[in-house]
Amino acid sequence: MNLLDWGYGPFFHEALLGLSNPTLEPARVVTAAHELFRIAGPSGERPAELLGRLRYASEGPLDLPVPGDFVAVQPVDESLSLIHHVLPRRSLLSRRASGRATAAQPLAANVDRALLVTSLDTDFSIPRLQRYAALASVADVPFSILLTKADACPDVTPFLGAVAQAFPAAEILVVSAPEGRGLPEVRALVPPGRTVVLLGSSGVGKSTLLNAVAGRDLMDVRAVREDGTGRHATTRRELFRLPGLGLVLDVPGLREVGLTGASPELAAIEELAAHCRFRDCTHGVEPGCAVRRAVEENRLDAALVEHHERLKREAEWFQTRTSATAAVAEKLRYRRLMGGSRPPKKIRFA
Ligand SMILES: Nc1nc2c(ncn2[C@@H]2O[C@H](COP(=O)(O)OP(=O)(O)O)[C@@H](O)[C@H]2O)c(=O)[nH]1
Ligand SMILES: [Mg+2]
Ligand SMILES: [Zn+2]
Repeated sequence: MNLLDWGYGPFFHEALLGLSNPTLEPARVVTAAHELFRIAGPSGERPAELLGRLRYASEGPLDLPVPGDFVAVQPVDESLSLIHHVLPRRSLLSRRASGRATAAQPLAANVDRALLVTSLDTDFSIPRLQRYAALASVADVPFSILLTKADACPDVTPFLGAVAQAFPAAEILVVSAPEGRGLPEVRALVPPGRTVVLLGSSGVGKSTLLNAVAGRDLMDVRAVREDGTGRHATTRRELFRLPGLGLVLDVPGLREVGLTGASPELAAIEELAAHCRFRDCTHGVEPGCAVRRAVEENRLDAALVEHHERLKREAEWFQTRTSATAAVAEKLRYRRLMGGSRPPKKIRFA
């Protein structure tokens, strides 16, 4: 396998040579889930683990490999490589942490362009696009906007107008997977050797678009690994190589941007939840729940999961209560009830 097809180049090669260790070879991280990584390198794809736990504990979470990272690895055998170093990144996208005291959570590395995706149906959301645009801008990554499911939208014009007004300088593509609309334009954004990341909530059609652009079902390539100890969760592929084109990172779990990152433990649950069979899994009785499986295998504290679910419910409730519309509605309701008078400064109880 040619690593150039995976986006490798002089920038990373120089960093590798700088390590002065001829036993190390470069590879790219295609999946990262806790301590299990999957890498693509000169000797093919294989699982990889970090050289040592102490090392990563002392270096801090920002130095943990994320999908898209180039790493210097030592191949052990067919089934394992050891990650010695994370090579310097050309870019790093991080999820904004919601708590002020917590660090940003890295999502994807070495991305050349972000494709911000929203669909032309009830999931259409300009605020969400703005959140993704902020995420890309902070990382100095240029972005384009993809409006998906054009075939399901009777009139694209008002949507296009609203997006163009919110992002006057951005390139905006209207696409439809079943009709093939916009696919050549999307392909042009992913030339060989380049890496794009898809940022969009679950259900907007990212996977479908990816398959349509590739002209075949890439999602079948999903990596499922088990090792003898049963310690590893099922991992989901995140970096895809488009035949004849470049690379696409499909980052799972972006639905909760802004809510995650309350703590590393809670963020870990979010990551695990991305592997649940159902995307609105409450980690209760649903089949194929990756979170519950982690609890059963003693990799995750049950109380922490309960705490996380409670936080999530609270955040959802809080969001509804504090949205501008809700506030106005609340005020109007009060006025109506009180016959037009203003709310009292103090409420006295009899
Ligand atoms: N009508 C229409 N439906 C689409 C299109 N793209 C995706 N979908 C549907 O939207 C749903 C979610 O698609 P998926 O690719 O899994 O979204 P993802 O979660 O963003 O990866 C599926 O039922 C798709 O069949 C499209 O271009 N047109
Ligand atoms: Mg998907
Ligand atoms: Zn679950």
